Amino acid sequence: MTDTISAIATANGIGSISIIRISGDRALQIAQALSKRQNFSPRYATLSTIYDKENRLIDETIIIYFKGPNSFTAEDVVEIQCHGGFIVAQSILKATLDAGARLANAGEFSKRAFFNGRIDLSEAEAIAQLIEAKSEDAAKILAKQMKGSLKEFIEEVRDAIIHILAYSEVTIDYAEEDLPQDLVEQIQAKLDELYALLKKTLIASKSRQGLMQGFRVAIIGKPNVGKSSLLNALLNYNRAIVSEIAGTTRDTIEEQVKIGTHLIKIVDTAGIREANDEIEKIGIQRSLAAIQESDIVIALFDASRELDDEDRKIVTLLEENGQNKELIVIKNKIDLPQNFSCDTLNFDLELNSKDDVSLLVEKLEDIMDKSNGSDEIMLISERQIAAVEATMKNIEEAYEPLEFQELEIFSFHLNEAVKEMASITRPFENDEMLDKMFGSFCLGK
Ligand SMILES: Nc1nc2c(ncn2[C@@H]2O[C@H](COP(=O)(O)OP(=O)(O)OP(=O)(O)O)[C@@H](O)[C@H]2O)c(=O)[nH]1
Ligand SMILES: [Mg+2]
Repeated sequence: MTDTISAIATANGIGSISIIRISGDRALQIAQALSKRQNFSPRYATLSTIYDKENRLIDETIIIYFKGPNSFTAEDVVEIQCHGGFIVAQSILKATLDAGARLANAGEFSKRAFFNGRIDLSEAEAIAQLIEAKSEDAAKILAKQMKGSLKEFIEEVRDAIIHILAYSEVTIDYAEEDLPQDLVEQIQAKLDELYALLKKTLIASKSRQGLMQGFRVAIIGKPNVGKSSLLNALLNYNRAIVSEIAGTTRDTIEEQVKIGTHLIKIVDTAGIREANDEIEKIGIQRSLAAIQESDIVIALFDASRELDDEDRKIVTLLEENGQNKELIVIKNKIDLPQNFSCDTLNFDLELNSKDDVSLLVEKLEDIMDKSNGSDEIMLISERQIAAVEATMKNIEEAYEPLEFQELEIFSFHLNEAVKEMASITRPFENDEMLDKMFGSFCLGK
């Protein structure tokens, strides 16, 4: 008998309803105790009042009973939909604990679903990330993975490796003689194909990390070029202080905004220049860190002033830190008389950041949409990426023994590859890894 767990499944805050979820052998019994009614038909919504242990009315609720194994966790589950807000859901949660449930740990419902065979790890990871999806496209990919698309891909790869292994078994027939050369070549061709598929998936997954985790966009430039004005224009309200005094922004400012179908983080930074002031120096260090942490860097230059050493410093910085990042170089303040000339800079856009920034919004959308890709399979966690890398390494190591006809070593590496691949959906016993993974989920999930 497992203990029965309970948690508030909905977000903490004011909303029209909240849901308390209970899972385990005593779920139904707890619902009966709280509601003082006996009959709950599985999967029917039952209007029911709920009382605490002192018999005081807490709320009028809808109770749904899912009889195991036909539930998310495959155990008996009860969901109580109560009125939203801070107090009611907490009171009902407390009543479930008084009636014998234990407070669930983060991710414990999903963990039970996994252990009871309802979902595999790739599906559990997709569910956890879907809740925090940062773009509509990411949500689409995750929804598919939640329904098992990654699992199918892994099974295909697994089958392909097993097929190669079986193929090599044929060689036993040739145990006494050398392998026919064309057989070796056929096996090599199959390994090549598999390796290329894994590599493509790995590269596509890495390049789309911004899509999954939410793009980070840093605005950089020397003091007073209009960085904070640009942030405010993108947010559509005066978030950051804007002034004609150079050095107005002292620290990085981060804000979330939806651009097209993407929820992105924009970071306004302290202007970069030689600073004597300690606080300004720290601000500038943070600006440099902001560049390193971002996927897209917007570099601003002030067209109304002559190019100077501070601008040149920004150019050098971009050269040093801009690899692997999308860069948008902007000539700002084009409404003022123009004094800027520079042959080495190619501007992507010209703007008046106090007025209309729609061109920049379009440009950002283009860059982010580009990473959507097609229906390709995506690896969505470090764990999955590491498993595919390990699979590839084992395939790499299988070539040589194949060539030298050391078939035991060849089989060993391919068997390892199968194990690594399978670990994406069902790892071998590794409690610590599972605890860490499910521990990062939301409460009630
Ligand atoms: N005419 C004009 N003025 C602008 C434009 N963009 C910003 N400004 C003005 O330039 C000054 C500096 O703008 P900020 O947005 O504070 O510049 P910043 O880059 O954040 O400056 P620091 O925080 O000091 O690094 C302010 O007086 C703005 O009103 C523009 O496109 N045209
Ligand atoms: Mg500023």
